[in-house]
Amino acid sequence: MLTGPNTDGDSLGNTCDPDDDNDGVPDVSDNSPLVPNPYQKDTDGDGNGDASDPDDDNDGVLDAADNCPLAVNADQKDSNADGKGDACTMNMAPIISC
Ligand SMILES: [Ca+2]
Ligand SMILES: [Ca+2]
Ligand SMILES: [Ca+2]
Ligand SMILES: [Ca+2]
Repeated sequence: MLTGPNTDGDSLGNTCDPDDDNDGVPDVSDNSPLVPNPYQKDTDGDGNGDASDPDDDNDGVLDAADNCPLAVNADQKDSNADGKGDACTMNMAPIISC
């Protein structure tokens, strides 16, 4: 018997399973139907949940390379070069030398 993909490994193949990733959110309303994400977080509100969205903040810089994956900062500005972009660095206090 041929079986199709079955993401959550339960007794139902994806084609018959109303919740492919078994995260409790039915596929029809799941913004990441193949990735368990019960909280359905979607930072940029594009309908593709953060769990499956390659660019969570939709600033054009993919999460893997984005120094602020949840803050829009297409310029990737990082004034103190600590690897975290200015857009998501909470402590922006200037460094005072004496
Ligand atoms: Ca899901
Ligand atoms: Ca999204
Ligand atoms: Ca991004
Ligand atoms: Ca960003």
